[in-house]
Amino acid sequence: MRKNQIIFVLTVLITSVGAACAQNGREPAKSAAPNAAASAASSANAPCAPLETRTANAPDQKPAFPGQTRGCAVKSDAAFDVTVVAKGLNKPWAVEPLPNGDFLITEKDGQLRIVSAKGEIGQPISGLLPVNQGGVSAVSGQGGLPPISARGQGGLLDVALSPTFERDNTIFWSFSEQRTGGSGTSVARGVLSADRRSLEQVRVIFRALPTYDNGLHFGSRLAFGADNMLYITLGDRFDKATTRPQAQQLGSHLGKIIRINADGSVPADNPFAKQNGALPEIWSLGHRNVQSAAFDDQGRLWTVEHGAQGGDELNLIEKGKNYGWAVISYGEEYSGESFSGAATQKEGYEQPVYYWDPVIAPSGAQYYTGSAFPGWRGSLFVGALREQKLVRLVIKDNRVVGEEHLLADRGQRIRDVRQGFDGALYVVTDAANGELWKISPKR
Ligand SMILES: [Ca+2]
Repeated sequence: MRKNQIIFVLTVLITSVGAACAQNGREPAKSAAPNAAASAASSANAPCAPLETRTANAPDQKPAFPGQTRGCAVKSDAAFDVTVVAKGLNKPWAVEPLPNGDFLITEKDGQLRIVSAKGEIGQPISGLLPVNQGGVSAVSGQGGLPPISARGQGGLLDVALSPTFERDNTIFWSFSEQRTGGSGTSVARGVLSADRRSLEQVRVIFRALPTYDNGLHFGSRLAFGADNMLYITLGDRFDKATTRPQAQQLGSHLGKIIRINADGSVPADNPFAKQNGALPEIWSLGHRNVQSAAFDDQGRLWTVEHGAQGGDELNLIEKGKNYGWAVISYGEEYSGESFSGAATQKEGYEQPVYYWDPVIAPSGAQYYTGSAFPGWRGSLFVGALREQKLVRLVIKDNRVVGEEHLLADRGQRIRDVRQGFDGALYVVTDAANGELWKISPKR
């Protein structure tokens, strides 16, 4: 231990300022015994070169604990190839690998497609809810269900496989639903037909309330936990005076993470299931706009949410907890004003595990467990829209101990990232001529 610490100090002294920090390009595999260098990197005063060196939007704010922002730059020892699997996707929002090597892809304007492992882009799958604005025209009028509203940030959003997909061919998708008086995030489920060209038995299993009339902050990612529950991340619908305060109100779904059974029913052990005036689907509260969600290998849910100017944050989600928005937050309003009260910490409100100021604009997340890149096991990958890169966070003992930015040379907004059944990572880019990329070990 002591010897390692000496080696660590020497390493830091020898390493130039711009070089990777204490881990020096090596990372402990998830299963490896903790080593002193990695521990030191996460400790309070370990010297390192942070990846982020630009001026913060809110430079006077102080992190609640060391390493909560501007983490140590680390460098992958993983050599990889990036293959463009498909081009010409129209604003793809989600990629979901299928067990046979193909992919389900959502396009924001309302198409759900299968892209084959070879990159052939299939026709839109029919039987999806009809689309109200833009995108493909209505499909089948599924029992009079309201259409998808492809307005602003809304449209066809995430897609997820049933935990028992190989038996039941069931999929789940989230979308902004056109409703009387506006729109709202909803989740539907359906069964992929044997020829995979259509969906059957389609029904909406969750509707975020209240309905609101704008095109902003719908969330939403879908993730199944080891408990076979469906977790749905939502947004606050943006408006400062009307919807933002609802992130703190248990009578509203806005700004919440939701937990339901796969049939839409409410689990009896949800934290507010028996509380008067509370919506029983709520799992956690105080979120701004969550478009990244991933379970780790211990079954814990990590989410990344969009902050305003300088307040994107990584959270480890626990039952019934309050993640602060908009009572506490890092960053500031888009106008440059402080948030009301301007607090970054308060008793009873959870601190983010990590935050970015300036922001990355996060969308999509994957906790890596594959064998293709042993050095990446235990890393959380996050797509960055504004920053146009793939962010890798090295997580140890519930703290971020390293940050790396990948694919920055490509200059594309990353909308989603998922691990394939082959252990490769798959990424979709947010563009009218969007692409699906495969990240695999260098050949
Ligand atoms: Ca927060």
